[in-house]
Amino acid sequence: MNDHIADKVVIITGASSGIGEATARLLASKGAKVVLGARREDKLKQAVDEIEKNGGQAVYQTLDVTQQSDNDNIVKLAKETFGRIDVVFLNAGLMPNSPLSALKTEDWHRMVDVNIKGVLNGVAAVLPTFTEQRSGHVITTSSVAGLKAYPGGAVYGGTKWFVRDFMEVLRMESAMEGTNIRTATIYPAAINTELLNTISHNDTAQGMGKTYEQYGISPDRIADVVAYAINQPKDTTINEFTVGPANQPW
Ligand code: NJP
Repeated sequence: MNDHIADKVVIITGASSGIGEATARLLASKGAKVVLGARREDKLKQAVDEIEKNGGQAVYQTLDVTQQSDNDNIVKLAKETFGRIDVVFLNAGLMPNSPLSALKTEDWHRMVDVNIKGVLNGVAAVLPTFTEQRSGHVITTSSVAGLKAYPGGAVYGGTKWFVRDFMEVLRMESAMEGTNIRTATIYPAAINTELLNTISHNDTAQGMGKTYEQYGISPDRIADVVAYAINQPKDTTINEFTVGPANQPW
């Protein structure tokens, strides 16, 4: 039963690969109207073409989540194309892990800009619409790194820890204000996507590559969870999901 997914208008950031792309395809196959955003236009166009070929409804817009105006524009596109917005899946992110002693300060700041400020910009863009509608669903991709610290992941984990805190307060405040904005935060473990390509520290890239070879699972598993969260009746929020391989020892 997908009663609560069909016809919903869903904005997805980071939709050009990995988790975001898999989620766009799955939701479109269940009748949602999806709005894809990321920086790589060729990949977005390809995903939208395939969704349409399979009978789904989708549009895309190039988007850099660090730019507030890009976030505002994708909200505008969703409303102009489909008339409303029901869900925003703030999923864009990067994970250039490294030991702090390597002083990869550019990577640190890029993670703050994309993983933290990108979420802030996305919420700022959509909140007035959700408040006015008195309904909406904000879904974010945090990480198991937002729940457990590990060497090499100080800044990445910090950005994902932020997402957890932010989403919990968003949920509480919208309940207090009676705006019916639901939230769901996903905490993936090792998912086989393009994420490891963002690591610029060679030893870290090699080590994480081995971990993912052993434990990585498909981004389709995260898409399933996003669909599950959206497919709840209006009065129900399912807040936090940890999703990983069955054989993970951590
Ligand atoms: O990785 P990948 P995932 N503006 O690299 C986009 C979290 N996570 O699917 O802009 C807009 O295939 C980028 O698009 P492009 C992770 O932290 C993952 O795994 O065209 N978009 C691409 O579509 C992240 O938050 C794992 O380069 C920007 C997407 O982000 C989320 O899952 C584990 C952007 C990244 O897709 C999706 O990542 C975990 C920008 N400035 C959490 N910068 C895992 N894979 O194991 C990047 O715990 N993007």
